[in-house]
Amino acid sequence: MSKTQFYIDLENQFGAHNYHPLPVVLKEGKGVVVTDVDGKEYFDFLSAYSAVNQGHCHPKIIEALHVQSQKITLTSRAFHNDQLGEYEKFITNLLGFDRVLPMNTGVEGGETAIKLARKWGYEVKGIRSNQARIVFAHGNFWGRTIAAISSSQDADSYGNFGPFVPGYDIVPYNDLNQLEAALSNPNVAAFMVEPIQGEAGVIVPMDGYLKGVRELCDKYNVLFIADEVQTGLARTGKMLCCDHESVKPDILILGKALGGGVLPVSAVLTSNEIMNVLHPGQHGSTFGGNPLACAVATASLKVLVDENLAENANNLGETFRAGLQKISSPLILEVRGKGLLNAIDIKPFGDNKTAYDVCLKLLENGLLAKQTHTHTIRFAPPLVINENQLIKALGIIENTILSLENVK
Ligand code: IF1
Repeated sequence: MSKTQFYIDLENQFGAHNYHPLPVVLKEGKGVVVTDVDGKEYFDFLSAYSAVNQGHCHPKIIEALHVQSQKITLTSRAFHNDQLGEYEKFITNLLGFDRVLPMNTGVEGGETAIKLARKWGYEVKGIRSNQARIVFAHGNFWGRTIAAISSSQDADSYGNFGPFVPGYDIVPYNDLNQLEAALSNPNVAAFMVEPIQGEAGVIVPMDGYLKGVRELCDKYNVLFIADEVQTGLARTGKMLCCDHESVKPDILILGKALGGGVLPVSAVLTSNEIMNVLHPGQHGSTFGGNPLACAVATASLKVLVDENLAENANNLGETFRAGLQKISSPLILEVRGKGLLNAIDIKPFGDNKTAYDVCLKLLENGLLAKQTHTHTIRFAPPLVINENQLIKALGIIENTILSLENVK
């Protein structure tokens, strides 16, 4: 039996089958390259769904993890610690918000944002008790909790997990007219939206959409919650995806790469007026704001800034999309994305082979990517990728696609 099969069999026998991973077992990662148990190297073009923007095991992030791990790692918020305040000052100054509420996973960030919005709705906007509504865009994905799947249109996400959280309205993504109709309801507290929809398949809205969202939220006194868990932290070629339109949300949710690929760290950033609706005992988390996470998150943010990763993502993203568009193959139906968050749609080929089959071939050829919704392949390498690596990866993608054209 191969080493790969040995590890896969263990997961099959003892683990939940809530994923269908590609048949590869990774054991090491450095920068853009990961290595499997047989020593084969791959370009990682998923980055753990954009949680490894700084590259695998970035030395400065690992150093911060190591140093703090020798001091103190968890105090709970029952007591202060010497890392939290410095981190809160650093991240709020860096991103231009008054206050931050530290959490752990992206979905906890979303839940926190919704609780803040509802409470603001009652205590500031004056919505009648228990009448607050949150608007979401069709195709949204913000996690796996009951509150998160309650806004989902994907049966895999919500099937047989009901009953669902009430008080949600759904509008088409990228449609300002339908959004205005929904926000005109005086019971609406917030509109929560991804500036680019990740799980939906890297859906990039029209230029001006985010500006339009901002204007409509101002017009109807509704909070604009930007879910930048996947699009934030330099992924799309700006520090925040909202920066492409110079738009500032009322509440910003960050996650994934805030933990530098080593710890789950999320954060909700907002104004004094909104954050001050929360009083002691009204929200919390055992691990939220722990000193280890604060040290790692600070290092993770500094790497993004010091290594100009947003600029790199912007420049190499253009090179990448141009390279994909040059591949002349009937299999590629569309190329789209921003910065280093990109995707292609694959035309079914052979005997109903789909994007998954392309990913299997890419794996064989040394590049890891994952399909989403059957026909789309998302390409999201660590933002530390250099031009040589990107060109090599494009070569693998082109050779793979061309080799599949005649597959029966
Ligand atoms: C899975 C998807 C991506 C997110 C946005 C919040 C969260 C996510 C925009 C929640 C998480 C992850 C979850 C993971 C796979 C991955 C994913 F395919 F599921 F949808 F990236 F596109 N907002 N996305 O993308 O963050 O609680 O997971 O830390 O559940 O399979 P989390």
